[in-house]
Amino acid sequence: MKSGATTRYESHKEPETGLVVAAYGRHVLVEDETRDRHRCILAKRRLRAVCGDVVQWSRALDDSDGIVLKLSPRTTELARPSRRGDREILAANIEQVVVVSAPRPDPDPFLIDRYLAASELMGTEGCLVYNKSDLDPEHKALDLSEFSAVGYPVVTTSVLSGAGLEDLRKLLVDRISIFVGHSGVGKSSLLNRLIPDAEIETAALSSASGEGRHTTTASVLHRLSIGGAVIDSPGVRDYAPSTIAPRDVSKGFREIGDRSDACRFSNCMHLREPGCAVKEAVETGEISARRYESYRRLVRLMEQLGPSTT
Ligand SMILES: Nc1nc2c(ncn2[C@@H]2O[C@H](COP(=O)(O)OP(=O)(O)OP(=O)(O)O)[C@@H](O)[C@H]2O)c(=O)[nH]1
Ligand SMILES: [Mg+2]
Ligand SMILES: [Zn+2]
Repeated sequence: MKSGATTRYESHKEPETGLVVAAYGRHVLVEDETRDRHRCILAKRRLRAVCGDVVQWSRALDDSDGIVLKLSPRTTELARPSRRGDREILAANIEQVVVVSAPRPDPDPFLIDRYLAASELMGTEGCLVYNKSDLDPEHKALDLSEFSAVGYPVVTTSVLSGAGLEDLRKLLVDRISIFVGHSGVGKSSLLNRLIPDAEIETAALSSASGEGRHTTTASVLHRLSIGGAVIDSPGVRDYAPSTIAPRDVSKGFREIGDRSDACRFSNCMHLREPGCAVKEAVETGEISARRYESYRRLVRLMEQLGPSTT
């Protein structure tokens, strides 16, 4: 195990364990065990490190870049289908997906569902933050009860007034979370409030559309002084979990997955089958018709994307 790596890189010290806090192609920023951060380069072309990866790395004997030698197995991977049809991994070893939404830009409940579904499929916690509540004090632009009704924690915040930030802190303590959502909802602004010295770049306050110049371009992991860490990720226009069998989509919607056992057919897809307990629950209003529509859309998308290539 004492690898050839140390002999191959004579200008470097013994390998140690580190955490990737940012990845820019072949260059990564690695945090050592005392939480200092070091610029490193990936040793091999085939290594693909993402934010949150645990790695074996060696620091240089002088002040040049360290070398990442090896990735440790990941406990979770947040991924999406790539344009080439395979899986693009966005972050690793996450314990909680925090979907951030706001009255502006227009909230999209279907996008929230898809992130929550990805979180269910990874086996991590999921929750919803409705930011910019100062712009929508009565929370009219998004039906938050659809998410709280199925057990997701929902926190409403305002970076402007400071409302809800204490609740958000409680949700983030002692675990690794990722902030995801549309561009301009205030992910970076929230982090700046939580970590005042971090100097995280955010869109200018004056930007009316919310898509200002300082839009986040790469995921970066930030430590919280209360314990835990948050990965700030670039905003998206759209998101879907990486390809899964259409049959597994129900595992991403907990109220649907929970009810599947009561369907007449054990392989019920909850689409047109008779004796479907899920459709019955939609009819009685026990399951939100909109969440069910979201499920159907995701099944259709997964049918179009075809089988996973991984
Ligand atoms: N009114 C109001 N504006 C906010 C609030 N939070 C953030 N903003 C503004 O929203 C805009 C976008 O904020 P960012 O923090 O850059 O948004 P982001 O989600 O990080 O965006 P990306 O990095 O592009 O994904 C900025 O102009 C912020 O000042 C809030 O609670 N209330
Ligand atoms: Mg940002
Ligand atoms: Zn069914």
